[in-house]
Order: sequence, then C-alpha cells, then structure tokens
Amino acid sequence: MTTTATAHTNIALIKYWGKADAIHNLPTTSSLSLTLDDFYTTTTVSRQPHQETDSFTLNGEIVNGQRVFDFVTLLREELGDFPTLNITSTNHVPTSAGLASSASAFAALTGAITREIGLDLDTATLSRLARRGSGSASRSFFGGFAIWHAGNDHQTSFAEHFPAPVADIVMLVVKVSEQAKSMSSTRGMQLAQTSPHYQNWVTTSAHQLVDMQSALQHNDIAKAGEIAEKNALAMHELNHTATTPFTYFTDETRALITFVQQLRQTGLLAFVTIDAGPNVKIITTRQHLTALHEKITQHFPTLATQIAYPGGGIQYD
Ligand code: 2P0
Repeated sequence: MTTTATAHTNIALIKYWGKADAIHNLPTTSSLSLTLDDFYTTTTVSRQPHQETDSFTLNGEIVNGQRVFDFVTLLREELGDFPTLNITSTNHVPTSAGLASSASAFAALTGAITREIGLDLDTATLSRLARRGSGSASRSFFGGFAIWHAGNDHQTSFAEHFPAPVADIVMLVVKVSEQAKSMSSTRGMQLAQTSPHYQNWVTTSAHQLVDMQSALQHNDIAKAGEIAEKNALAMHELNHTATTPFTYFTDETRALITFVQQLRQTGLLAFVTIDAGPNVKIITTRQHLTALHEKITQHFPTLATQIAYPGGGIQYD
C-alpha cells in the first residue's frame, strides 16, 4: 500500500512561455528540454482508506499544499475516485543551485499516485496528466531530451523522449539569488502574452524547434546552444515588453549574459539559458566545462555554481 517514484527536473532549450488554454494547461508552443541528473524529487504515496483527508509532507514538514490537493482532486475526476492518500515528497535539489522543482514534483506525484491506485500507464498518458499540475512536468518522465508537443487538446498535448546523443552536453548552473521568485511562471506567462512581440515569438519558436532537433540529432552542441540562447533571451524580451513590463533578471544575470557572450569570442563553447528567475544555466560540453567553470568562478567569485549532467527518466521503487 505504498509506492515511491523519483522524477528529475528539466531545463527547456526551447521554452514553454504562454498558454493557449489555461484550464487544460495547453501551451502556445511546443518545447524541448534536457532532464538533469542531480536535481530530482522523490515522492511516496500510501492509501489511507480510514483517513478523512489527503495529507502532504514536503521535505519533512506537513504543509498545506493547495496546489497538490487541487491536482489530486483533478486526478480523481480524470481517473475515477480513489482512497484518501498520504503524500510525502522530498526535493533533492542542491541548495546551492536555486532551481525550481515543480517539474520534477508533479511528474513524481503523477507517477506515484497512478501506480499506488493500481494503474500502469504509459509515459504519454502520465505526461498528459502531469501537464495539468504544471506544464513543465509533462517533460520530466524522460531521460535525456524530451519534446512536449503543444497539440490542440488534452489528448494531443503531451511530451515524449527525443532521441539524440547526450554524451557531450553539460549545463553549468550559476546561482544568482536564493530569493523566492518575484513573479510566478503562470502570471509571468499571462503578462508576456500581452507583448506586441508575442505572436512573432510563437512563429519563431516553431522554426527554432525544428533547427534544435536537427542540431541535437547531429550532436552539434554549439548550434543547439546558439538556438537555445536566442530562444531564452527572446522569451525574456516578451517580459520586458509586456503591457506591464517586468523582469526576472538582476544586474548579475545581465553581467553573466555579457560575460558568457565575451567568452565565446575566446573560443569557448558557452551559451546561456534562463528560466523564471535570475539564475543562469550555461550550456556547454564536457570538453569545455573545466575552462568555462574556471573563468566563471574567477570572474564571479561570490556566486555558487553546480554542474548538471543529463539525467534519466522516472523510476519506481
Ligand atoms: C519551461 N518555464 O519551458 C519554461 C521556461 C519557465 C521558463 O515551464 O503554469 O511551472 O505550472 O504550467 O511549468 C515554468 O512554468 O508553469 C516553465 P505552469 P511551469 O521550462
């Protein structure tokens, strides 16, 4: 009567930044991500038929996880009623990394609950369900690269593994701030969609996705990095040009972007990607990692760094 699932977080190389349908969490664009090894959530679920309400314990503390409870309610609607659950979740994200965990959290939760209630669902079905909890969670069931097809309804919007070599690609995570993000992703996306550049971003993203797939299949990390950086900076430009402009960047974020772009002039393979917060993830290769790491720590001695290698798919104990 207990199931444990572990899912890893993912970083998008082609971003999800806007909803076509907020109720069903359908995105305006398809997205493509890399799953990371050192950053994951482990969730244990047990059925408690005699208990009145579901409970949620996060990192050892009982918390009122309204977003989790709402998601469990949604699963009961989608899958049919099931007994009351105790849910215990631990985020294994190095404290120095400052990475968000909703992707790994909702993927692990979806895997653990569905197994615990006796279902053995394929990953596409798990991906569709997890998408309802948090969009990026749809991509966290797969090792290496994952592609989330935007689709146009619940059935057609899901992620799957994207086969491409993962032996060379590495991310160097540079932590700029520990502060909770000023603007939730959900709200940030809503505002971004008011930018006059939004439609153009959607169109450009579709071309970038095709080019990204080709670059990754050819193990061309320099090309993949170049596309990922353009895609990420354009996503943030939407925020900067929303009708109510906002930014996730700090001065250090901007300084890191400029520094990485300068490092490229010296022959290093390094490209930035940035999500809904100030931290910078630098896309590089194992070959360039040591030199890049040295330059970053020399130039930004107060900032913590973490090396992130490609990770695996969801696992059950
Ligand atoms: C991504 N992000 O593709 C993008 C890039 C952040 C920046 O997906 O509203 O927590 O729960 O579906 O998945 C973060 O947003 O948003 C995210 P909801 P989610 O990774």
